[in-house]
Amino acid sequence: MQRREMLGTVMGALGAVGVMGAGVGDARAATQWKLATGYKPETLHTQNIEQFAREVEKATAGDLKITVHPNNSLVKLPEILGAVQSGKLEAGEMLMSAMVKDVPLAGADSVPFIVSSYKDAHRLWQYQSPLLEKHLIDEKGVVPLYAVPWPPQGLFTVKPVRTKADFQGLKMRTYNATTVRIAELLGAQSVDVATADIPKALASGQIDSMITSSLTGVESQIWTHTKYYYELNAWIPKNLVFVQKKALDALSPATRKAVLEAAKAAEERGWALSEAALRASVNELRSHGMTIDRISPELSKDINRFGEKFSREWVRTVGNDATRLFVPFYTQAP
Ligand code: PCA
Repeated sequence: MQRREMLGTVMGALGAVGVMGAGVGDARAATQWKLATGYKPETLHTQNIEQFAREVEKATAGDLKITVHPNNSLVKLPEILGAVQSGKLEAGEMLMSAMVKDVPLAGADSVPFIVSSYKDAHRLWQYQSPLLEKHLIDEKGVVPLYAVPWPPQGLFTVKPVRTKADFQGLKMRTYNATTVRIAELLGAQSVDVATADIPKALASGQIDSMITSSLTGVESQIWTHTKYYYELNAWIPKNLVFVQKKALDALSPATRKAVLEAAKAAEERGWALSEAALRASVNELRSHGMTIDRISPELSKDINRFGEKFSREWVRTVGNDATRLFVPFYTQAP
């Protein structure tokens, strides 16, 4: 063994048995976490995670370094929860409603027409969060760290739509169970496309309509292909950042505290960023010549009806948890 390696081994061993004081913590190997997300590096959520990672590194004086792997590069979005559960990586971010197969309650924020403002979305999260945390910890060994919403969901189309009949033959991009079901009920063909692939899918004619946020519209430079945006305010979906419980428990109490504090700050920052992005992105769509409109009363009636149908189906699948969540949400409304 080389002298240097030997020295490293001895220092490591001393650190492990607590012989070395905190002041010489530099010698102890820093913990490294990998964090995978399905979204692009420049997306609001990914930028916020990067800041979270920097704050953790700073607050722990480098004791914990979190490396962010964006854009499905390490693990694809639908598989991130499973990968964190199995310990393939320590942490991840997923659209919460993309976890419904594992945790049905995670889809609560994508039930249509329950919330249409950030204030209500935040209130829903207050009730959803403890229930979701219990499921994730007990069933997956995964601890939620924080959640940040996308702006409210609206409808992009290449041509104006006034009635359900206008959706016949449209190819509607979908990203979760709600969007698939709405496409089905409208009579459009649903096409599953990852967020980062939207521009390609539009350019190739694979899709010609979708329900998403104004922000995702801007990030996809949607005006190149579609001209109409209808502000449905249909739901406010969130991304959840989470960590394997084993990895979190393995940290020193001080480092763990730093992670949880940075997570709390990231959640607050993220909600404010999202709300600011809503205003900025609708303006940007308009500045690129897009028509921003409300849907026709006729279509609105249909979409509301489909929303109600979806809600009933959702409540049936989720069972008691739906009651635990929505009874306080409605009865304790201010
Ligand atoms: N953007 C993401 C999820 C919701 C949103 O606004 C997407 O369209 O995939």
